Amino acid sequence: MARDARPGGAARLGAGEVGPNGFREDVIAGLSQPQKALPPKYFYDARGSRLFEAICRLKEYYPTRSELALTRAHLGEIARFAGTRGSRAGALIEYGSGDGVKSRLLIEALRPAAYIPVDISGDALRGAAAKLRRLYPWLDIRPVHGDFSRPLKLPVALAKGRRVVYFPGSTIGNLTPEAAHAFLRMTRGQVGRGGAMLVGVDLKKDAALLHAAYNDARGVTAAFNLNLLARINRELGGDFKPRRFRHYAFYNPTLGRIEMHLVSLVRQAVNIGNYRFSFEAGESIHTENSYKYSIEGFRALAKSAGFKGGKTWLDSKGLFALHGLVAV
Ligand code: SAH
Ligand code: AVI
Repeated sequence: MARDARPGGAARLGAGEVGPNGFREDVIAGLSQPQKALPPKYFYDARGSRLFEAICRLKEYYPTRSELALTRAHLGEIARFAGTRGSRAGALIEYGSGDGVKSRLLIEALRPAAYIPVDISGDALRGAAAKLRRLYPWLDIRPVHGDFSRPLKLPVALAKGRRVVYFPGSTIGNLTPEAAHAFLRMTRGQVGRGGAMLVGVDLKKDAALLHAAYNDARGVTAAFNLNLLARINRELGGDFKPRRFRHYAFYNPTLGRIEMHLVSLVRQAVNIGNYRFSFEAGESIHTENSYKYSIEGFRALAKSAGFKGGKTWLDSKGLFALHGLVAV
């Protein structure tokens, strides 16, 4: 018998916060809250990863182009910052490695003994690892398919030398500041005193530019957002009708974040297994936050998690930052 999920019956989860359970449990818990929410890590099934790569090619979506340009422009200095003087870096650990395009720059500049890409998307991880193995036969590549918001065992001991964590793409912005702090503390422990971290972080900027980046004219971001409902249908046997929801993204200047929602266009009910969720017309599911940080704001966060800010590199238009941090 279908039962209406009651608010408060399950753990409270905001977009960007991650539940302790699997996909089904997180979806049921997220849709049971007064403000319905789904964790953004579930965007990245095979189709979601492809859609994200298409977003990166959009003219409106400046973060990828800006980060690639600044990394290319300052690669020598970035490698000197993250490397060990005169010798090779030990393990290069990359969180949310995706298609591995940015990884190639770092691998070529640092020439680490081992490369450990971590991603929740098995498809993206496998594809990237196969390509990188062909390009760099000398490199020991150890992909880890997992969720970086939970404790993960990484094969870091296999390489001697300085450990470097790379976290590009402003994926850290998809975590709440509290979760970002916990993540930085975790990586601080992983690299050890003197270890380095390179974090790509999107900067606060003109809201119109931000709005365009998350509301592209071709509707690729909308398809990426709506794919989450299609994924719930495919994997959990849900009966969402994605056409009855609309992509809605806006910049919240008070909280310094883009919020993405899926807004129900009509009053409707959706079934997932034995659960039934009611939507009012205009009610939303909060699917993602994308926090934007000033340079000082991010440095303060990193400092509170045990890093000293070493260097910050910007692209020529000042849209995006790469922070070089050292664990103290
Ligand atoms: N680093 C790439 C991709 C960024 S997209 C770039 O800069 O373009 C975000 C990536 O993080 C995706 O590949 C996604 O699958 C991964 N990801 C998101 N949440 C994750 C989580 N909780 N654990 C592991 N990987 C995650
Ligand atoms: C992966 N992450 C940093 C992207 C972002 O900009 O927050 C995901 C994304 N969502 C909509 N467009 C891109």
